[in-house]
Amino acid sequence: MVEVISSERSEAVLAQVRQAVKQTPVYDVHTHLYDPAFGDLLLYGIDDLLVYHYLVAEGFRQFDLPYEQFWSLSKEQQADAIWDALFIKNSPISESCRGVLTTLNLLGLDVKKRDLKNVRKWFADWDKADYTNHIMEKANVGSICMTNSPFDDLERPVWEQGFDRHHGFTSALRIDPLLLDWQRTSESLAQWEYDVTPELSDKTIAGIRHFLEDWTRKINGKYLMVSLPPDFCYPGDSECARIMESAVLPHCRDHGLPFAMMPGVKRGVNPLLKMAGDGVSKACVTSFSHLISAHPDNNFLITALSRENQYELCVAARKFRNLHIFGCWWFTNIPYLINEITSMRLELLGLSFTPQHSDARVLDQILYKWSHSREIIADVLCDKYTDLMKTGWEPTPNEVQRDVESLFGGAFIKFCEPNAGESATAQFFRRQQEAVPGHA
Ligand code: RAT
Ligand code: ZN
Repeated sequence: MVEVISSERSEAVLAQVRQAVKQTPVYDVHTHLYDPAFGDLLLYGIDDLLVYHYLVAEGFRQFDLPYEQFWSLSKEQQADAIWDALFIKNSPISESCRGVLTTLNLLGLDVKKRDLKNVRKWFADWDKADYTNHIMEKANVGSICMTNSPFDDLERPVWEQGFDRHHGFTSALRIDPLLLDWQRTSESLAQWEYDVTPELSDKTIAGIRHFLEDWTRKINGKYLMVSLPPDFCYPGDSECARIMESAVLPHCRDHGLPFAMMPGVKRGVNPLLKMAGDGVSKACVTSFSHLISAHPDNNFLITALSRENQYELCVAARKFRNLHIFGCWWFTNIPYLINEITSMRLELLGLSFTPQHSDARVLDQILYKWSHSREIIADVLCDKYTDLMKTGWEPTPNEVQRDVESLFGGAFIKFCEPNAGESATAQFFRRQQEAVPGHA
């Protein structure tokens, strides 16, 4: 057996891994955050942190309040009720509660005082644009991809009017209503003067493609995306599958854009919880394999909601190079599962996936989501490099840095922009490094 690496050397490599994970800026590839130019659509501050729908669901497990009574409260009153139920009357153990505390702690606020009033005061003094830069820098997030929906009545007018874009925000075109509710959506498209009818004729498909072209251009979309119910089936003659095949995938091919699918969400399992009322079920990975296999000239991004789908999905990614897996989404975004899923992905896929996205809806959340995820990613990577070092393989500092960049956006950019390839990735990280204060 070849001489193994000394424990000092291996400690030094692991310290370097931890440092690279901490210091490498990340491309947050799926969020519900907005460029500050969208005004009130960009949420931040303690009240929005507390009324996050992940916390609302947990709050209702403790409240002694009828649903309607909670919904009739102001945002601040709802935040008070959640604070009282989840932080004061019980210890804030859950991942979403812990997230609020990590966020406040990273902002320099003393959480042990349990002083919600003072915390509110602290947030009140910030200017939104300054705060955005401050948070991105503190979270070490180099770029944020928004989720942009032309079907959102608050968002659409901002795009139509035009604005100066913040350099740190990219866009993804979200098309759930187009694929999941065509009968109603056909009316909206017709109203916006696209030549469509509820029947999926050739003329209607051409109208849908015009719509996709206009909006891809308007927002400079980096990919198209949809969240899909667990019963999505392919091949099949659902309107969803037909629109996907005849309009969405040809559009993505023509524009060299990936199509992101998020399977497994069961919307409105408890409608009384409003946005907090969605659930999860296992999706059919075989259907996704069929879809991907039938479209070798399309690139697909997938994050699955169900824990039970993760293994099959990894195996599918081993079969199809036009599939890139990303993130631990929503109910899987808890340390226990991030650890499990990230280890499994590294063991089955090496570095050819994107371990995490934040899914943040409130700007400040990127602080906790990324600090919690970075911690786990560093642990899992250290385990993997330790296994390598047991064979006598010693990763160099440059190799470690390269690997971390790949996981933090490099592999994603390369997959989404194959022609720009290495240069796009290198450019992204060079730009980020240059933005670091004190960089020569
Ligand atoms: O994680 C979430 O905030 C969910 O509400 C969903 O929005 C999900 O992320 C999605 O993009 O559908
Ligand atoms: Zn999302």
